[in-house]
Amino acid sequence: MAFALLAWLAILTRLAYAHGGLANYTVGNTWYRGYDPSTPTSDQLGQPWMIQREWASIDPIFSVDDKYIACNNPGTPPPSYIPIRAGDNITAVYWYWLHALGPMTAWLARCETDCREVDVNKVKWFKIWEAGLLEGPNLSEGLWYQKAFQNWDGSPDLWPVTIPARLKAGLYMIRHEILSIHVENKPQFYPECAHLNVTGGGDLFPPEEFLVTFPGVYDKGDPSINIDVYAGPTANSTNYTIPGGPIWDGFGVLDK
Ligand SMILES: [Cu+2]
Repeated sequence: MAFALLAWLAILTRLAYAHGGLANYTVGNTWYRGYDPSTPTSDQLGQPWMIQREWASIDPIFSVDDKYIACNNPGTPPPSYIPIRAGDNITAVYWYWLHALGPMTAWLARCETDCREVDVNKVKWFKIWEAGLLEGPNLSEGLWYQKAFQNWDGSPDLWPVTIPARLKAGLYMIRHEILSIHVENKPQFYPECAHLNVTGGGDLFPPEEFLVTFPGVYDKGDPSINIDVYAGPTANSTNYTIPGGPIWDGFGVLDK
């Protein structure tokens, strides 16, 4: 009994300090190993298989103005790309995820020639996926996708995102972001980025109004970012606008 309790406390303590990050990716049955901030950089970024951008740590980024908000580090780019067809899913793999409140988003940015040459803080990103509150009763007690995403059985947390089917082929970066809002007026951003080589017969690219920068797109005064989900003006409602503007899904653009 005492041993079990101690073991559980040890797990809770580890998780409480651990935060988290995006560890691997899958496309179909193929696994792509990501960067591990707890392993020496020299063993990873020179490796021909590396597809994820170096990231700094599993700790959150607190400021919308932090340059790390793009990719959790403007650091060293990887040499390789994950191949994927437009219209297919890429799944982000987390070994576990602890937090439960706040939205999750996925973004792409086009690299004109080589993603290694791109400044992640200057390139134009567009949102392709988002999920927020799935059901009530309110923002603090409701079920968010971020909570539904958690597995506590030892298997990884999996987050599938579809590349827009009509997206123009080329080299892109993909950016996954978890925004956790469980601490009052202290948002936590957890972004990571990887390189994609998108193939397929698509001919579309989002218009200017979908293109944003990190930092830039978020406003620290945004009531969805600087938020108290326990006592704020929307605490007892299910109203929540996922920050960062609309999703571009590659459909309907030609009709505008
Ligand atoms: Cu955390």
